[in-house]
Amino acid sequence: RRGHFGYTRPDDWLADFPICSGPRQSPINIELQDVKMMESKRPPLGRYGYDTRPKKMTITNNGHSVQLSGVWPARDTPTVYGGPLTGLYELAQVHFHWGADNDAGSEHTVANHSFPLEMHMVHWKKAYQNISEAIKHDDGIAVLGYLLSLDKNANMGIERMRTDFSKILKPRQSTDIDPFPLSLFDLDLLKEGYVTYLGSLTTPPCSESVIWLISVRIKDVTIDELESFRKLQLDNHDDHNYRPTQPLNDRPIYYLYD
Ligand code: SG4
Ligand code: ZN
Repeated sequence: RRGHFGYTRPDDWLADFPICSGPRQSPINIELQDVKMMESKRPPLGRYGYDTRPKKMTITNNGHSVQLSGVWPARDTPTVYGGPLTGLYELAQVHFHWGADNDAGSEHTVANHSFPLEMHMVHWKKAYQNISEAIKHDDGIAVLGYLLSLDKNANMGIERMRTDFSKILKPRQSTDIDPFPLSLFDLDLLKEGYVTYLGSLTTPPCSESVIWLISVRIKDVTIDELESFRKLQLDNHDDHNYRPTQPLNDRPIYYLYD
């Protein structure tokens, strides 16, 4: 099946998608000693629409992840700009990567440490008209990434989503949910600082079009929340959906804060 891929042997992706072995692949391991301060003065990272409740919100099990999307009132679609970004990047969807147990799950690692969950907020550059066009450009996509570590504080956004996970246990199931503003995920990228580097989509077609911004503040996820993700069935009965880290190949990793 075209577009089909699994997480058991990610090296097999290369046969159908040769860019998956390209020079700027994601995810990567972040070694703190390698992280440089970005020298040039840049406008601070900003965003709007994150506090606005969408008119409609949908969760989908696409067989590779669970994806959250929404329809916002005109001019309030969540958008990020500034920092390492030039122009406006509009939200397409939010999705997650997890593992079979608490020792693995995140795609990015920090000093070779894995976290049990990683949240990705995928944005596309509005100058390119739509996401499929944006993916063809080396600055077409901006993904905000959050690493979550097992703790006792529930994440309100995840709580709202998982209320309806029972309706999307199987691949290609989808349901509308009670809409909530994305600020319920408790996103603090702006104040606490973030790490940024140039990479790719972490799934086929592995397009080298992504500016990654990864929060340095680790968030909490509860064991009940993790178990809810693990109950979702993925294609090929995969029990995880993280890609292993890829070679850095001399790419700079920068730390930025406002
Ligand atoms: C997940 O499989 C999402 O469900 C995909 O979303 C997403 O692809 C893919 O991850 C790669 O995104 O931030 N991890 S990532 O690099 O956003 C895209 C859809 O299939 C293009 C819509
Ligand atoms: Zn992702």
